[in-house]
Amino acid sequence: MSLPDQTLSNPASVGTDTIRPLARLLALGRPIVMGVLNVTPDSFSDGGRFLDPSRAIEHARRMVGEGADILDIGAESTRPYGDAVSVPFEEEMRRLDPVLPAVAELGVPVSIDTMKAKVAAAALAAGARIVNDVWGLQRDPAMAGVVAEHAVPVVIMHNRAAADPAIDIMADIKEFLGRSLAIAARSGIARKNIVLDPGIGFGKTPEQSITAIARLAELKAFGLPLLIGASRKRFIDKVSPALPNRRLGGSIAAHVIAVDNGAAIVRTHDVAETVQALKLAAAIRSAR
Ligand code: HH2
Repeated sequence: MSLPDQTLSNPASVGTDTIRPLARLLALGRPIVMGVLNVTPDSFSDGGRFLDPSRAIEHARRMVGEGADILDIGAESTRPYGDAVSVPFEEEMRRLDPVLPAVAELGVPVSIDTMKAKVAAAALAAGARIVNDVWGLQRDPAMAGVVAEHAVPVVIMHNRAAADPAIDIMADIKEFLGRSLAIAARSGIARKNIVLDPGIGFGKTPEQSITAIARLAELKAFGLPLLIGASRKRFIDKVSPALPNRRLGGSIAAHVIAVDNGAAIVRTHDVAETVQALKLAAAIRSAR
């Protein structure tokens, strides 16, 4: 894990097996649940809770038991509200090193939530099988190459440096994702390995986050699976004031509606409750 460049130059680490986890999950014909594992001191809703490696691994195991299909591990807060501390590569790796290999053994694919190509490469070498880039391949110029070389699935998320209430957010999301897809194509990333995400709460006003969920179906035009991460986010507080750890009801409402609007994957801190809500929604839908 400490030698990411070795992986990049080692074609033996690139197997077709790495491509399968996403396709297999999507073929299940039900919404896929991605459980969040933040090994950070400052994540907006659970910062500091899982910095201790044994607690992080225990939490990961619990999420798998509760029905998580994917575990998304992040070692740098992506908090979109302008106050997240930027973390150097070495520190991100210091947080991931004692946790990722063990989490990768839990029987579900692990995605690495990072904006840094070097961290993505090192995490793939340590057992991660999916890359989750909250800047949609547009921040680190080496990111698309790492994803292409390892032939792994990638989540391409919309983001903006700052929210602008004056813009048409759906047009902005489509333009951004279009640019990301062009980068992906140029870099040799297979389309079947791409998941798109409108980036709830990232560079958006609360109203724009709600619009992105309400109009999610428009993104189906890209013909790619869609992911929504609404869990505990601030837009919920704007509608129904509550601290991050008291936003479960809002998170579930947002995720159920997102699935109705075409989301294939939901990213959540609260796996058991989300799995239950999605199962109920499916049972009710099928009884219509
Ligand atoms: N949201 C967060 C982080 N990563 N990745 C994707 N694809 N989509 C999201 O909506 C998304 C994401 C923010 O949530 P969290 O990880 O809990 O917070 P922090 O970034 O502060 O660690």
